[in-house]
Amino acid sequence: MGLRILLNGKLVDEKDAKISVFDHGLLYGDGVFEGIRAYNGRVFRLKEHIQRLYDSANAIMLKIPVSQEKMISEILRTLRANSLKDAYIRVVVTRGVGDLGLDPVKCPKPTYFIIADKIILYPKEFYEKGLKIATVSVRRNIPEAINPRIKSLNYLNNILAKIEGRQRGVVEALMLNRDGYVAECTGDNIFIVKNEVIITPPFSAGVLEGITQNAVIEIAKKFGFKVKRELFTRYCVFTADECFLTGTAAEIIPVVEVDGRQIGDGKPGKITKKLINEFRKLTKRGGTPIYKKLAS
Ligand code: PXG
Repeated sequence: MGLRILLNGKLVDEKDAKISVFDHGLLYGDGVFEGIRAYNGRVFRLKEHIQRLYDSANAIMLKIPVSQEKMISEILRTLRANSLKDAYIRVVVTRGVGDLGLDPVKCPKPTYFIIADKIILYPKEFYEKGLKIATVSVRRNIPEAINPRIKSLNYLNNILAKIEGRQRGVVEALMLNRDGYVAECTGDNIFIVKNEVIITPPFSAGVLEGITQNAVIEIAKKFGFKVKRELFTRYCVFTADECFLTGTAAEIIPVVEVDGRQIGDGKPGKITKKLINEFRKLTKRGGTPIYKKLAS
């Protein structure tokens, strides 16, 4: 038996978890999603992820057919059905089945599904030695088109950047915005550290508001670091003391080289390492318990 998938309110075996070829999520990338982690029986920042999912849906005028509370209980139900304690959870809501035209009015019933699977961690080496990344020519979407704050099923922009990065021999690509300022990577937010000040681009740069990014900002402030959301250029990255990426799958990954330029001393920075440590502690505390015996 394969994974148990929650599809439109019912748990089904993965071989039966099928969607119509007329679903506009597939035909047009018309839908929204979330990627969430569970650590040791607790779901990390579940409410924040669900809020972002509903905000994304609202922004594309998609009414999710269940309440936020119900969606949370459906996620926990899916995790339990697969006996998972550590997991990567994908929640997807699409416009649903319509005709071959673009018009969402022809799609009366949104489709939603939840996949909870074992997490495939990135190689340890990424965290110990740091990543080499490269800036690509593909620019991040402008906020006046599909706003990057919407976590939509339309990821082609980032996929093109990923392909270009791969061609250059790096696993993650840095994307600039229309004006040439640093935006984010294809699936991660970016931070730089200069003179002990931690800087990440503002929403106006055209970036996803990362849940990990927000958690890192909280931790950094708690430890007394100055944190700024401010526009910066590639030059600022090249001359930074430290650089790191944040995302649900990656957590916090040090960056040691950008476009052939060594960052700092070419090793993961000390502030980055401290944040990684504290972030790992944070994932082990709090969070929404999956199983009742953890509730106290
Ligand atoms: N920016 C973008 C464009 C993202 O897609 C993040 C930042 C980080 O956000 P969170 O909330 O996770 O801290 C993301 C998240 C993958 C993958 O396989 C990553 C994401 C989505 C889908 C797949 O690396 N993104």
